[in-house]
Formats: sequence, C-alpha cells, structure tokens
Amino acid sequence: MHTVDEFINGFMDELNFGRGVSLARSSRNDRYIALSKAVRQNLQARWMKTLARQYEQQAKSVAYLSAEYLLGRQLDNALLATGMTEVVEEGLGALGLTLDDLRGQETEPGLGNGGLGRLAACFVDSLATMSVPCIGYGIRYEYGIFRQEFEDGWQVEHSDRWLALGNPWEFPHPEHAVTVHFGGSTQTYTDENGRERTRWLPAWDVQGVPYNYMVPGYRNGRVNTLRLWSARATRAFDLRIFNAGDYVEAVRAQTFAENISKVLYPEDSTPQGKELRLQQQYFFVACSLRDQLENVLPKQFDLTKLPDRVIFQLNDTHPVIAVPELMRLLVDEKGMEWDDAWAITQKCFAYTCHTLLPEALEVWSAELLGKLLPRHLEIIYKINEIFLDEIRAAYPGDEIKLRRMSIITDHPERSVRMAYLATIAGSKVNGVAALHSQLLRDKVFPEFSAYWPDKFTNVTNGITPRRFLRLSNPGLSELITETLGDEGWVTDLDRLRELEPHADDPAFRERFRAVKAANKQTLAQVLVTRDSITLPTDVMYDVMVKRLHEYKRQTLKLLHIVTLYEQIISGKIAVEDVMPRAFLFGAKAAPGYRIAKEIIALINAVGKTINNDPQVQGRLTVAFPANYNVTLAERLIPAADLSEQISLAGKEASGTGNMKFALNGALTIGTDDGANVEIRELVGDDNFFLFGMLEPEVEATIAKGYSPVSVYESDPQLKATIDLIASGHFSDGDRNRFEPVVSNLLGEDRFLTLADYAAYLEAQKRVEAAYADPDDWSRKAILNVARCGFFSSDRSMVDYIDRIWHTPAITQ
Ligand code: GL9
Repeated sequence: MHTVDEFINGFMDELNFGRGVSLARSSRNDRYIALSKAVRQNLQARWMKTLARQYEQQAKSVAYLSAEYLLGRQLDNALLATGMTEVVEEGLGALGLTLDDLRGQETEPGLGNGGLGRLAACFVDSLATMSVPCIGYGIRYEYGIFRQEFEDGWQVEHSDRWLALGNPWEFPHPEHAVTVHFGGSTQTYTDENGRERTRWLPAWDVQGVPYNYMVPGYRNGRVNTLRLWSARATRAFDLRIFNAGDYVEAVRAQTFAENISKVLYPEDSTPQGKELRLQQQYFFVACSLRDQLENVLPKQFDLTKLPDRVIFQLNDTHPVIAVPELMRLLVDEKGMEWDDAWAITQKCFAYTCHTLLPEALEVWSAELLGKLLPRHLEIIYKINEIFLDEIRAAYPGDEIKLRRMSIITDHPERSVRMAYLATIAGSKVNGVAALHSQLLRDKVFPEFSAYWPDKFTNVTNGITPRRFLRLSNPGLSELITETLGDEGWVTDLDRLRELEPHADDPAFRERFRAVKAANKQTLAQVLVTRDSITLPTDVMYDVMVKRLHEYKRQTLKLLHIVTLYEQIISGKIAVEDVMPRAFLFGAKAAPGYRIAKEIIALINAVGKTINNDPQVQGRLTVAFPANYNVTLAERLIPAADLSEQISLAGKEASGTGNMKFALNGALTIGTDDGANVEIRELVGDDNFFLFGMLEPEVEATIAKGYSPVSVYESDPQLKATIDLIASGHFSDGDRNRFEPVVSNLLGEDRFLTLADYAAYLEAQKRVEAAYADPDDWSRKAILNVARCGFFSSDRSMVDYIDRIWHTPAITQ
C-alpha cells in the first residue's frame, strides 16, 4: 500500500466492507476506523516477519511486565513508523477528507497514571526501533485513567470509556485465553517417586483473554507486540453458579470475574492495599508467565535454559508476585527441585524501582495475600527463610539486620514487602536516574546494597524522540533535519550535538524562535477549541504539567504567581515592570488525595481572579486545561519556554517530562533532583536555572526541626502572599475556603515549600533577566536541544541491554 491509489483502495475497502457504509453515509468514527485499519495493514506483514525472525533465531527477549502503559494516540505513530503520512494525506484529500480531522477522532489509550506508564510506552517503542525482541505484558483496563473535569474549579472524575467507539488497534484472541486461579488452600502429598510435594487447590478462577497491539519500530520493518490481558468468566465459573439455580444471580456474578480488568487504579505512588489490585497484579502476571512458557517458547523447551531466552523486567513492585508464580510453576507444576528452580528464577528477573517515597513501596498484608494466593504466600515464606539463613551465616548474631532485611515484617501487621522480594529475587535492581540510584543504595536498600554491591545499578530514564520530538514538534524537527542534512537524528539522538555551532548563528536563532512562536499559536488554538481558554501568544509560556503531588510542589509555583500578583495590586511594583507570562498547569489528583484536590481548586481560583483582574490583564495569565494527557502534552511541551521541575530534592526519582521540555527547547527552572541533575550537567549551568536545597540539606533541615511558620514570619513577602490567600481574596472573601492548604503549609509543609520559596523567587528573577535578551535565551534553548540527545529512550535501552538484559537485536 505504497501509492496513493493503493491507499484509497485499502481505505474504501475498510469503509465499505469493514464498516459496511458508503463514504457518503459514513460517520467520522467510521472513517477514522477505516483509516486506522488501512494503515495497520501495512504493519501486519512486518509483524509476522518480526515474530518469525525471532523464533528462527531463538532470540532472547525482554518480557516487560508493567501494570501500566500510557500509550497516547496510535494513528500518527503508525503513520510515522511506516512513512505513510504523505500518501495518506494525499489519498484522503482526493476523497475530500483530511487527516487532521480524522486523527482528532482517536481516544488515547490512557492505561497509566503518569511517568511510570509513559516510560513503559517509550521503552517498547525504542526496543522495536532497535530490533530487540520484546513483548510488553499488561492489563487491558476497560477504563483507563479517569477523565478530569472542573466544577467550580474542583476536580471531578469521570469514567474514561476509551473503548466505547471501538478500537481498531487491537487484535483479540479469545481462543488463546488462559486460566488463572485464586483462593482455596494447599495440600502436601507424596509423588510417585516418594517425594514430598505441595499442590494448590484453588477455589475459583477467571480467564485472561490476550489482546495484541502492534508496537512498530521506526522505519526498520519491525513490529513488536504489546499483549494486554482482559478478564472474563471461565466456563467452570459459569457452570458452578448457574447450577445453583439462581440464573440472574449467576449472570451478575459473571461480572465479578470481569471486574478484574475493569479499571486502572488512579493512585500514583500511594497504593491502597486493595484486594482487587492484588487480583489485577496476579492476574496479568500469571497470564503472562503462562503465555511465555506455553506459547512463546517451543514445545518441550528445556526450562533450565529459560534465562537464555527471556528476562522478565519488573516495572516497579506491581508485578512482583511473578516471582513466587514462576517458582510455583517450576516446582509444583514442572516437578523441579527448589534450588534448581530458584537458580533459574533469580536469573530470569530484574527489578526497576521508581520511587523514593516509603509509602510507595508496596506491602501486602499476609492475611490478604494468603487468602487470595495461599500457595504463593508459602513460597514467599520459604524464599524468606532460606534467605534469612544466608544472612544469619553472613552476619552471625545480628538480629537487627535480619529484621531489617526480612521480606516479612510484623509491624503494624504481618505483611510482605514486595520491594524486598524483588531485590532478593532479581539479578539486578535499578533506579531511574543517577541520584535516585545512589539514594536507593544509601537510603532505601542500604543492607541489601552492602550485601550485594554488584546487584545495584542505574539506568537513567529516557523518552522516545519519535513521539516527543519528531511527531509532536514538526517545526523543530524540520529545522533540525534541514540543518543536519538528514533525518538520522530520529534514531540517533546524539546527533543533535551537531546543532551546537548554530546556537551562535543569529539567522538560525531567528528560525528557532519562529518555530517556538508557531508552536505557541498552535497550542493557543487547541486550548480555545478544547477548553475555551484564551491565551496571549506573545508572552513567555511557563509550564508545570505532572501529577498533582505535594512533593512535586505545585504550591511553590502557585506562591510565585500569587507573589507577582500581590506585588502589583499592593503597588510594590508597577505592572509595566512585570514580565508578561502565561502560567500553564496540567495535573490530575488521585481521587482520594484530599489536599491535592484542594490545591487544584486553589490554582483554579487564583487563575480565575488573576485572569479577570483588569489591572494585570495581558501581563499575567493562568491557564489550567482539565484532563492533561499524552495528547495534550504533545501540544503543550513544544510551546513551552520555561519548564518547572521544582520537586523537593531527593523526592522525584527521575522525572521524564523534564527531559521532554529540554529536548523541545524549554529552559528548566529546577531543583537538584532526579534527572534534573543530569540535565543540568549536560546542558551546562548557564543554561539551567538551579535553585533550592540539596538533598543532604533537606535531611539536615528536617533533623534540626523545621518550622514553616517561622519562615513565614521572617519573610515579609512570603507572609503577604500567604495572607492574601488566607484573606479570601481568591474565594469571594471566604476565609475558610483555602484554610486546609494554608494550614498545611504553615503547620506542616512536609515538602519544605516555604524553605525553598526565597530561592525560587530569586531564580525566577534570573529567568526574567535571561528572557529579556531574546538572542541569549534562544542560544540557551538551542543548547538544551543540542545537548539532550542522551535522554533518548534508545540510550536507556542500550544501558538496560548492556547492564541487565543481554538481549541482542535480531538480524535480517
Ligand atoms: C515515577 C517517578 O515518580 C518519576 O520520577 C519517574 O520518572 C517515573 C518513571 O521512572 O516513575 N514513579 C511513579 O510511581 N510514578 C512516576 O512517575 N507515578 C506515576 O506514574 C503517576
């Protein structure tokens, strides 16, 4: 389907015979689906070929186990990968249609919460582009991350019915459904060789139906697979309840099974320990392991060779129940000796930790785990026993060490520390940025890293340049391609270095600025139609988009905005002396995270007051479009001048938005945290606005006994700013409205917002000074682009492959 005519034929076939409609009678959704199916045909032959080559070459593959994939829209990515965009545009044009209109019909699959899920999507993109065999395993949630709306500035959640109009990008395979068991009890017995064995007598089961998605490599003829599992009732399940005679109850009970893959938990980094979540985790992991052992590997495969063929990468603790599951399969089902099975298991897993917040490390109550997965709990106990014997031998008499390293803890109740299980089982444990990996070793797993120094490593996160530069920023991409002479940078992002000399070329800077200006226009148009938001386009765009979390400190950004506003309305500074800016926010709060929702309401209230105040009109604008998602990110990031990365040092594991902004020519104002550290090292101190406490100072400040109220009392501007909020200025005089946020800041301020306030304002002054010189600003921005090639997820993949996976690319 390489010519325009071939495309038109393919498209019309899909429309007429796939959808059963004529062009004249088709809906926009019909046309979008026909288009997607025509495009996907071009990927299918590559998909078959890729799988065949992998099989022939007996290639080792990565099995990426992730509860989340935040994919973003598929159509444009498929067009880019196949190089079909122009043919399609022309073909649609001949039919009186436009690609622009049809791409707007796609609902993005929002099967993730934020950075962690988006990272998984970037990684599978890079592996496909590098011809490395990978299968991504996850859950096909019927409802992805909630759709956010604002009612009176307050977040309300709506269900994300992303499948409602049909999904042309998935291939369901109900005939390959696998059964997953839950509950019941275990039983010991003696086998025919006189060996003592255990079997699991589960109480109920569900089926996992695989839905395959294509993961196209960029113009390399490869397509890898993403396999997402959907739950449905088994026949046994049906029969049992139907035989009980209550037909209606039986039908209702079927949905019990389907509930498992119904909805994505919207908590980022604060797992709730809910039973359904554990069901989800075991469900997808059990399906995936069975799929590997029974469908992907050849029949009669010698399982002692398993580590030569697959590495299961644990994306955070969510899939860690895979460890006892593999042990159960090898020992109980395949009859292997424990020690042999454990040796295999240890080679087959590696674990990525994505956090530093202690509350984010998953811990399951032993009672719950034992009720749902009794055999797995026994296996975990045994893994722990053997491990603790080893530790006892290494550190005789050190009871404290034993307690610190035990997978099982008894406080506040008997429970299983999944991160420890992953660390003990995994061949490698990695953090996601240099600083984070260091802090993991020193603070989160100190005993483990002393005992196994070589187990711990770092792989700094990355982002795919296909989606986050080539697709999302066509203007900059064209400028780069023209300047470098070819498009090779799309798969070799270090080549952006070649832009460096052009940073000193006034003509190049002019063109660079024109691209940014055009991107602002595009964004402004999107926000008018999407959100009825009007933005000035000739001002600095200062952007903070990420999940709403106290540690990320959206309130610090807000205090800056209120400070500028307070200074104007109190007459401290003349409005003409304020640099014109638009402040853009995007953030979802976990539905049960009370204070985060209050902060959202406060941002909206401040925005409403400022935007309606004629005194500051045109100078200060606040925009908070609801429902920030990948699709909006693709428009927002290329338009940004300033990237806000202002988490409290030592809290943001890496960040990946920070990389996207820098790569698209925004300058960062940021703390010494996560990957900001590496961004600053690469782009240079002069091209990065650093401020705030360093991680050791944070520790020291808290140790000394931090008092936010004394900071407030000793800083008149801070006091005036907070007092303005407390006075009801942004809440029609209602002083109680934002009392929770104010008292949280003054009374607790867990993340030292007030302690970093003065430094942040000072850094913002440096930003203003730099922005006042457009040539110098552009120079800095160009150097950011030129020096951020390191943050390609292709490089992250090289690091994983060299340090952890050892999975070569396939050939031919
Ligand atoms: C996160 C970290 O908080 C981020 O700093 C990191 O960049 C990403 C990817 O490694 O992982 N861990 C985590 O639980 N989330 C992250 O973003 N949260 C969400 O995905 C919402």
